[in-house]
Amino acid sequence: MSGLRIHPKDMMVVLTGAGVSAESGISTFRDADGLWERYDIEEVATPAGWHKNPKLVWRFYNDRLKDLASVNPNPAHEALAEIERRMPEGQFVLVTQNVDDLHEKAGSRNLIHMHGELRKARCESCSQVVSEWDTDAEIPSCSSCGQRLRPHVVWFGELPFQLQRIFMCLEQCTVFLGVGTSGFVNPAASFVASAKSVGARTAFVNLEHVPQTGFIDHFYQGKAGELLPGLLREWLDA
Ligand code: BV8
Ligand code: ZN
Repeated sequence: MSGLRIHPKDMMVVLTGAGVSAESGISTFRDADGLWERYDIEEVATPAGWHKNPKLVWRFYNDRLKDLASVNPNPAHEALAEIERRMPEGQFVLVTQNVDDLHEKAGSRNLIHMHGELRKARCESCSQVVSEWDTDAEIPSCSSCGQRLRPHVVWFGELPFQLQRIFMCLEQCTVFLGVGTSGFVNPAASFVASAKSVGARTAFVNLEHVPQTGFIDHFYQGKAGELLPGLLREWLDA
């Protein structure tokens, strides 16, 4: 069966998850040594956990933020930035579930952080979003109104960011690529089915099989950092 081909007329939507950052040394959520093995989701990634123990939640996020200083994009991030450069303006969007900044560091531009960003915090009261805060404070406070800052990430049970824009892109999409995501977390897990429903060609690059197999035309099993640089040439140079 021939593989995916990407043409300049295509409108490409890419969805990435924790697996795209794994080779940069950032823990995924569900792999053996994953984040959720060491922390209880309920305690650190839900509004209830935040209200119960905000100091624990800030320790969880500040630890991950500190890790960011010592990791770099891997060839998977770089290949995705290269595909974007090779597509006409406005015909490529990268939706990431990741809260790290490795796609930006690799040069991705048209990027949507649907689950927020480690490098941002938001005031619970005036909703101001900041990129600088006192990371030594147990619970940092807003410089504008003095109330508590929370991590600017989407917890379970909260609405992901920019869903309207994402669904608009999915309606126009002719090629959908999923990279490094287990396909368990909704609504991201439903994006490939949405793309398929409008006739898009779909592909996944992932270490393990994912539940959405029925919507995937081309499945490339393996490490994204090893596979994507070669696949880029196969997909675009046809
Ligand atoms: C919502 C930010 C509705 C924080 C994250 C009951 C109550 C409430 C909600 C629900 C419920 N039941 C279901 C839900 C919906 C829920 C959900 O889906 N839960 C799941 C667990 C069942 N979803 C939500 O709550 C979402 N919101 O539904 O809102 C709503 C509607 C109206 C109004 C208000 C609300 C919000 C979900 C977002 C949660 N926040 N992150 C943080 O990061 O700390 S989710 C977090 O987990 C990540 O962001 C990511 O999205 C997810 C992990 O998924 P992956 O990225 O796929 O990572 P994972 O480890 O799972 O997989 C990695 C994959 O990579 C693996 O397949 C592996 O094989 C592969 N891999 C590994 N290495 C490599 C590789 N592949 C290639 N190369 C490699 N080298
Ligand atoms: Zn404020």
